[in-house]
Amino acid sequence: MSENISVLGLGLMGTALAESLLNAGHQVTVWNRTPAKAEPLLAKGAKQAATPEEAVAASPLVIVCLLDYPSVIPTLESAPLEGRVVANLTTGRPSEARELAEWVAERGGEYVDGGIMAVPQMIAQPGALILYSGSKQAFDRHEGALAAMAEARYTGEDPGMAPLLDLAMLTGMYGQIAGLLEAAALVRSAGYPLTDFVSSLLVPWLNAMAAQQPVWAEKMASGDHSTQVSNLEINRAGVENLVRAFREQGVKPDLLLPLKALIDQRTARGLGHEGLSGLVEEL
Ligand code: FVH
Repeated sequence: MSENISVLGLGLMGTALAESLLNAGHQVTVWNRTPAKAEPLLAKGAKQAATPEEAVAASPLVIVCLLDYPSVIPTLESAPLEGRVVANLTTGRPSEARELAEWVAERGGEYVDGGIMAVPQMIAQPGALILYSGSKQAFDRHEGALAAMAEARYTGEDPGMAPLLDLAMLTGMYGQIAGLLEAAALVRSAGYPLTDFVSSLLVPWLNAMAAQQPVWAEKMASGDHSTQVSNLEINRAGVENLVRAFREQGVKPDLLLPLKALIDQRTARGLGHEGLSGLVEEL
């Protein structure tokens, strides 16, 4: 069913979101601080609002995708939010989402926060995901429209939940990148072909290891850190060996050192018989 939807913010991501809504047959009104960025969307059937107030007045669903949260409230300051659903897809912290949800509610609007797990090129393509939290009623009312942009997954009434999960997903990604950087530096130091190492050795290995993560999650959720695989004592010796090998190769093990410190801390408590999942308790 076609809906009236306004999109505020036409950066790379906002433009991709607005385009996906137009392609799905919705009536899209757009606003951007720099108006010229709306031109490609106007050619595809979008209407341009001269002000954020005009954009908010045009549609029951208002999608906001600006640079950061500090730019959101000034943008919506004078807008008529009564009866509107604000779906804010700007990346931010859980505390910012909760504060903004209250601010919108005080003005008679409903608030849904979104964490975009995609780059602009992925929008409306298989694999694109947006995590939502906040008003369930508002999410349910507009789920069909939201699903035109990416798979829409609702994660809870706390508006801070989607940004928290977004940050958790990014944390997993940065951990993986840290591992890749250290591994690449080590392999490069020995003159082995790096592209071959990554595609034929590292990626299949990481995929096999990633398949074990749901088992780890069960252990961390239950607090039972017993292991039938390798305990912390074995890992302590393993990481110590790794760090020494890096130094012998003339490579800095800097990204591994915080993990080593955590393992040392946990084993020093006499918990070396546990598995690596026990390290979550140290955090
Ligand atoms: N691009 C990506 O890959 C990531 C994927 C994950 C989610 N992020 C988040 O999406 C938000 C927007 O990101 P973006 O890629 O669209 O960013 P830009 O292309 O830099 O566009 C920024 C828009 O924000 C407007 N803007 C900036 N400051 C203000 C302000 N003070 N008042 C009003 N609008 C403002 C800017 O306007 P203009 O410069 O064109 O006039 C753009 O519309 C972001 O949270 C990512 O973390 C994207």
